[in-house]
Amino acid sequence: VHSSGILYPRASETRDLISLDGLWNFAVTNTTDPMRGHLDNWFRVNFNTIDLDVQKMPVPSSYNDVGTDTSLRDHVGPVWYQRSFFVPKGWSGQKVWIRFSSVCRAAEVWINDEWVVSHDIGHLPFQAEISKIVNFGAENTITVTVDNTLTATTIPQGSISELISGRVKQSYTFDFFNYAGIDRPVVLYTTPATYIDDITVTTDIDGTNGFINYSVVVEGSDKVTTKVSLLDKTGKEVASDTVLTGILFVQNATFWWPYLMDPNPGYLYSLQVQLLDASSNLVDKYTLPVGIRVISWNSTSVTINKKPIYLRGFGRHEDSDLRGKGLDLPLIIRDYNLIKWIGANAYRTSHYPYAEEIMDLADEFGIMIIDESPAVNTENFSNELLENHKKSLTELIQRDKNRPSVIIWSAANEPRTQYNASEAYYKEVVAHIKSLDTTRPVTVVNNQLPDSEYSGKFIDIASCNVYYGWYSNTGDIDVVTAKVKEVATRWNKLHNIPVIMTEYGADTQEGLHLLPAYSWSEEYQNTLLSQYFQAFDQMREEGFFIGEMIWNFADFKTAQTYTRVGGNKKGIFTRNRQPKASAHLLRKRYWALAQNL
Ligand code: GCB
Repeated sequence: VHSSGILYPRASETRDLISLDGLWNFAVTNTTDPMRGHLDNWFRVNFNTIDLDVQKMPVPSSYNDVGTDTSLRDHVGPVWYQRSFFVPKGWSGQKVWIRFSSVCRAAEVWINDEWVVSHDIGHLPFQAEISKIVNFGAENTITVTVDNTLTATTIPQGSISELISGRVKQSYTFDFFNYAGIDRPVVLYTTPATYIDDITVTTDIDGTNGFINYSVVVEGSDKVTTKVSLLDKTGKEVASDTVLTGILFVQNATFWWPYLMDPNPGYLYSLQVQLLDASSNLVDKYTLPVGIRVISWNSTSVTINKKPIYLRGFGRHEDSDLRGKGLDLPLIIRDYNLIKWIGANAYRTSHYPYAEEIMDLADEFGIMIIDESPAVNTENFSNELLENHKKSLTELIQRDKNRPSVIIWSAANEPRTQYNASEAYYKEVVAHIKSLDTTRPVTVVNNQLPDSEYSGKFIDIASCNVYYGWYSNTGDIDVVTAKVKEVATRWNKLHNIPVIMTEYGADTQEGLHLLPAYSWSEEYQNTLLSQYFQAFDQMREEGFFIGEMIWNFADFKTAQTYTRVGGNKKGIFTRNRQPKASAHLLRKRYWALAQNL
């Protein structure tokens, strides 16, 4: 079976692109009659002309927080989006594609009364060719349903119940709001009939030289020739070849380095792929950014370009006021400015894949990424769940395989690996990742103790989430350092692998000051973090401890519970991206660590 590429859409001499972002028409089905839109074939009706309660909805955005009542925020089941769009006459004869960067969670797409594509996972792109469906030089209509329902076999999982009031409620165990909608960009783009469907690169180094192993998949006619050129930042060609699968040799290459590890971090070459016909006319052209770097790992360290790395970073979320998980360019630039300000060099895309625009900036700034599947808190292990989980990883790796910033694959966050059934399950999940990519190490992010869980023997790196001084030993800050060392050291000893602390932290209400330190105050967060730092420094000397990621970069919204005041407040930045006292403390530490290494 041919697995299609999902290259980020870029305009070129041979490709056009039109954004479908903007205000769409939007209608909600009644939760007691969720299939009404399907039964009445809403994809055949113009939302402007029928008796529906139609609102305007921004794309990209989550829909939950732009309204004023709970029925939209807490809606369960399908919602409907619709808009019209114009396809230029000049596009006829080209292949026309529709591409969604993400719909959370299940999507069905119709264009001009015809079903086009369905996709049943959030945070990952999908596309379909629609050349035979659209009218050229004319208006077209696109209708999209988005269903946020989570069940025992969706990724992530959840459950539905009917309350005494008759309302249908979605429950889930993960600690972030189940935002839904068309939350990333939607584009129409063209390719020629014969086109570059996929490119895969892996890179290696030898002394000061670099190697790029590349492979290009072409769809359509096989009567084309290929020209592959590697351009440096100034546009100068530094290597080239004329085969679909080959190795480019770059003498005295500029390697891709993490932020603050080199004066010139995040260096990207451009891999320009061209297809030419028999008379050397350009048929298709696609340009992929490529960083030259190599990752290796052993029982105590991970290296980039043969130098050991130490991760200074965060767990994060795609989350902000009003937009929810909607891609917001000012927000993501603010976030990277804060990451650089604080001297971090890494983060985990907890607990799902982040937008491609966010990943592009990680490549460009030299920020190292632990790239996580949307499988969070997996439990009730079944074959159907396993298949969906593996599919999420196939799509994630297909999307992010070429990114130099991605240094570790995370199969899941806090799966219930204390249960025996998780053993066969995670054996297969990790084997699946290895079957798709052997150039990066694999982790499972765990909150179980190493001696009472079943996934550790399959992974290359231990990632542990611990909350000493918060969920356990609240107020007993004096026990933290010893406990942290005990659990992290045990992970290393038991499985003989390096260890990263992927979560630790304390909820903190900004502006709450209590001396002596008392839980929820800024003083408490700082005192607690300092105890963790002591443990980290002692373990760093022992050599197996390779990274610290505080939970969380910023405050974020969750489902409603009495432990959450307007959401999770473990951010060192507020939800509005202003520093708490802890951000200043962490900044001192991260810059000092950067200078020592
Ligand atoms: C965890 C989870 C994370 C939560 C965090 C917390 O272990 O991985 O999703 O937000 O704890 O603050 O409870």
